[in-house]
Amino acid sequence: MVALSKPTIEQFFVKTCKPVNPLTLPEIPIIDLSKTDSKHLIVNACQDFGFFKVVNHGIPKTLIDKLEAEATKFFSFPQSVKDSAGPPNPFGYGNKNIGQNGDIGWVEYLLLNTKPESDYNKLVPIFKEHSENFQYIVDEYLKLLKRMACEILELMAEGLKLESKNAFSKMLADEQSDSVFRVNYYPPCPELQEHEKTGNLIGFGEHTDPQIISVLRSNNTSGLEILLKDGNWALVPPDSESFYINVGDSLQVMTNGRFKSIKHRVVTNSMNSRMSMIYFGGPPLNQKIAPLPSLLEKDEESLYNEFTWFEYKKYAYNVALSHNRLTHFEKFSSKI
Ligand code: GA4
Repeated sequence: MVALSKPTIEQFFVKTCKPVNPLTLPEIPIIDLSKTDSKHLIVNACQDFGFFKVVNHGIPKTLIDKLEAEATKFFSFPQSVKDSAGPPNPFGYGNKNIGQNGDIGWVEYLLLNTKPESDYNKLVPIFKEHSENFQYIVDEYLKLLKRMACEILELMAEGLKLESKNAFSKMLADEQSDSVFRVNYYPPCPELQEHEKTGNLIGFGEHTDPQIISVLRSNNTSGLEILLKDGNWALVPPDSESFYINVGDSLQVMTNGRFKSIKHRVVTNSMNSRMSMIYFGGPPLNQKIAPLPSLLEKDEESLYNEFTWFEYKKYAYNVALSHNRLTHFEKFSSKI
């Protein structure tokens, strides 16, 4: 555990930001969930990028708006009220500190357990006092998001011609699924204008997501960037009507590296606040994570040593956010 002192604004600047040439940017794949032929497009998107956008997803806008309104209300509470819901241990309210290893970002957040029976009111007593509806809305939203994530994982399994279309989705559907819900609020930073030439302010540093699948929805403020194969960071255009999906480390392993767990980050560069809500679909803690045998071609070797989700998490929570965690589990690499 690293001792945390109050960070200065300079610490939030990204200094090694390669400029993105918008002319060379590839199109982010768009998957229309109302169409039946999306499974091949999804597989291609996961292989080429590990990232795609989902439209016609059927999640009611009214529910999304209600959740965003509740979250906005929470983040506008006085600091002392928000602090009474933190620091995350592992769930609760966090401010600028990310994880336990000294990572910082220009962000406030709420990290919540997704188990329907988990009582946010007990965890975060101030919700009861300030927002009767919060738990109900979060539960409703997560029920639908989990269903959508399972649907997408089933399309992936079909596109990969796996025998069982539930091969991936069953881990999220499992009662013991270790999934997480995160609401990130990136407040505007008025000082940023003075520093504009210095670089970008980092909201959430570069990292891959450890779980199987992440489902992100944001308001219309930009900030999310993905790392392209050529080493450039590409800005993801914000779209509050759609969801963005990214492949997590566990899915990369289960597909023996065919699907890519994409590096991403959030930079704060405007006077507008950004709000994102992310569902991280994870397996049960005792789930073995290894390439699916049916996905290995003849003579293809597994790139990874087998591990459980619990072992992976334990390792992940003890290294820095930007650390390439999968290297530790690779068969043929020198471990860092
Ligand atoms: C990244 C994805 C999710 O936001 C998260 C993060 C978690 C945390 O904020 O506590 C981690 C990070 C995330 C990966 C490495 C570890 C754990 C912070 C950190 C430094 C909730 C998750 O599951 O992994």
